[in-house]
This record gives sequence, C-alpha cells and structure tokens, in this order.
Amino acid sequence: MFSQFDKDFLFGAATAAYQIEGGYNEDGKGTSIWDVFTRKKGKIRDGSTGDIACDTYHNYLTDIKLMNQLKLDAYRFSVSWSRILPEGRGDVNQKGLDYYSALVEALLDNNIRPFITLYHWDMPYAIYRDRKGFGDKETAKYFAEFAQLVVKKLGDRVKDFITLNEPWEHAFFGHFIGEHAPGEKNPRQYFRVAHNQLLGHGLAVGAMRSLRSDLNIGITLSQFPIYPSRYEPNDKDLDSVEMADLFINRFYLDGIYKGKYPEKLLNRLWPIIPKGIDGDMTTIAQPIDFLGVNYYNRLFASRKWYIPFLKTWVDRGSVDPRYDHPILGTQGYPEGMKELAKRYREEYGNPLVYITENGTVEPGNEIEKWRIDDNKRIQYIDYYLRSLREAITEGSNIKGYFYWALMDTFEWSSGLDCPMGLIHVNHKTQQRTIRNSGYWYRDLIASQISRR
Ligand code: IFM
Repeated sequence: MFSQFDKDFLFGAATAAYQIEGGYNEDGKGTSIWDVFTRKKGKIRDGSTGDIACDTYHNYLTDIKLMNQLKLDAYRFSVSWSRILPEGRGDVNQKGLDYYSALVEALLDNNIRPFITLYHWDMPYAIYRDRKGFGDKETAKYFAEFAQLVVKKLGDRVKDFITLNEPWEHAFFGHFIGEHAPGEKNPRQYFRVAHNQLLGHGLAVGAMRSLRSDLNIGITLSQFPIYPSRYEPNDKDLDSVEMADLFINRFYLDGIYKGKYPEKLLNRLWPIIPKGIDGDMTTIAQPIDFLGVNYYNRLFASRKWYIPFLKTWVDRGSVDPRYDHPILGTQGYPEGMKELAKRYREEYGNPLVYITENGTVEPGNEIEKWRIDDNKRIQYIDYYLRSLREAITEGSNIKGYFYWALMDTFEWSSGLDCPMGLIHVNHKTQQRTIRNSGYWYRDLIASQISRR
C-alpha cells in the first residue's frame, strides 16, 4: 500500500543546470566557476566535467516525455546565470533566455509545474574574477538584477521560484574547504559568502515582487538533524551538537525567519564576522512564501578543532552501529523528516514546506550503484515518504516532495560516477532508461486516491 497524500500535494523530481545541461559553451553561454574548477587537476574524483553531462540542453524534449511517463506534477530545475548573462551582468544572451522559455513552454504543455531555482552554485566566472563571487556585497545586487531578468522573461508562466539552493554548501565547500568551485580555502570568506548569499536572497525577493505580485518565492536549505558521535555523549559532545546545528542549520533559518543570527554562534565565530552585517538583516528576513528543504541524512558531531573557533565538526556516516537503520543502513534516517518538520512547526511558525530534494545512490556496494533494478532506492523513498506523511498528520504544512534526481547527474566533486536518478543515463550514448524506482514512483503517484 502506497502512502496517501492530499490532492494538492505535489510529486516532482529535481535537477540543476550545471549537473545536467551540458552545452557549456554553446549559443553564447559564458563561463561559470564550475567550468573552470572542473578543469583543475584532481578536483573531480573521476576526472569528468559537466561539459556534456546529460546534454539536456539538446535533449530536454526527450526528458519531458520521460517526466510525463513518470506522471510528475512538478519539475524543479535551475537556470544557469552565465547562460543568460555571460558576464554575470550587462549584456543579455537572448538565446539562453529563449532556451529556458522553450523548456518552460514544453513543461506546461505536458501539465508539469515548473519550479525554478535561480542560483544552484554555478556563479558566472566573471563575477568571481572581479568580485570573488558572493564574497563581495555587490554580488548580492547583481543576483537581484539577474532574478528580475528571469522573472521578466518567465514570470508570466512560472510562478514558483527558489532564490538559492543550499547556501551553506556553497559557502562551506566552495569557499571554506575548497572542495567545490571556486575552490577557496578561507574561513573569513565563508562567513561573507554565507551572509551575502542571504542578502542576495532578500534583495532578489524584493526585486521579483516589485515586478509581479503573483509569485511564490522561497529558498532551499539543506537541513540535517545533528546527533552526537558518541552514543552516550558527554557535555563536550552535546556542545558540539549544538554548535554544528547552529552553524549548519539555524544560521540560515534564523536569518530568514527571525532576522538575526544565533547569538551563541556569533560569540564563537566573532574572529571571522565582517563589520556591518546588522543593517542587512531586515532585507534578509523578507517574508517568503515557502521553505524548500533538502533532506537526505543526519550528521554526527564531536568536539574537533577542525573549525578552530567553533570547536565542533561532523561526520556523515554513522559512527556507532547502534545508529544504523535496520534496512537502509548507515545513511538512512527517515525519522529526520519528522524531526525537522517538528522544528519548523514549533519554532519557525509552521511555514509551507516543500521537500525540494531527497534521494540516494542505490544503497549497497560500488558495483550495484548503477543498477536499473534499484530496489533499495525504492525502499529508501518509501521510508522517507512515510515519515513525511506522519509529519503532515502531526500538523506540518508540507505540500510537495521532489526526488533528487530526475536522472543521473554530474554530482559535483564526485563527477559522473554517483548515480542518483530515477532515470539511468549512459553519459556516453545519452541513452536514458527508467529505473524500477522510476516506475515505482509513477505507480505511487497514480495510486493517490485523492486525485481520482
Ligand atoms: O547533487 C546535489 C545537489 O546539487 C544539491 N543537493 C545534494 C545533491 C546530492 O548530493
């Protein structure tokens, strides 16, 4: 028996421009920081790039047919800033805008609701070169200009916009530890990028609303329940949990919903806090229409000096077998859906939430990860959706779920070798094959009694 959701609950799938589009230098597209970063030796595990990826720049009509076969209600994708504004601002690449317009048109023709992410980490290289990306406040203004341009072109047909995807990851992996583009390793830069992204979000919300009053605008945050590494924690472990939670989760939630960053966190991070952030907080806390949540797994914190002032750091995989999920193993924590939802209900005013990402590589061994008969993935989705259903029963206002990813994408520093799709992609031939999980998801959507 499939979980049952209300009539207005959306089932979708998600992707992002650099991870699928390819066409990296076609029809006037400018260079992005990922175009540069992937060419640096040793940065991408399998040495691949997103130059071609799934080539959706050319194949989008094929992919929309597949979405249709899967009976998706909605599709979340991102627009590439440098495809539209090759230098990040100034001259517009009309062909880039036209590409997205055609994509939107085809989605609507197939009754699939487009959700557009405006920034999914692929900063135009020119802005990084001249401004250090979101390291500079000016970039927040450029981003708002870009958002306006997209709304001018697409806002008559697209109503759902996500300003930023996972600002924590972009700031942390891109500017603090250098595992993502642009590859900076600078704690000071981390804080600036985190803050200026949120400022860019706030400015973009205002700019978009000034053009149209009929948009639903939100932001997507990655969210992690945080547990102590030690199953029986001591006080230092508990402090690490709290600090990791403030750093990774609450900094962004509090900025957006409360207009201030957590005091306790600021007290620890003071050596890297730039001057003059207070004046930006009202802009950051613009009212929004929904919170996008990317939820995959929990994290385990312990006292480490990895980030000196913070005195904490986290592991992804569980560190004690007692934490493992009986079926999904070390990475599975479906209960986290409910834990996060409770927090939003009780502490952030029970906002409208979309789960804008959740998904997995087929849990199992390395050889199994490309399987078409990905039955473990089906179990994974089923468990997470059941927990999400319970969260709704407990009173949460969750209105949609987007599986990550629609198809096997370029998975950042893991390259093309990290398949998470409902659709298998052979990146050499561009052959697509719907996995068992894709058919299962289709049947789940079709089984919704409320829709019949
Ligand atoms: O592929 C990424 C996506 O770009 C952002 N959220 C997590 C996904 C899986 O790692």
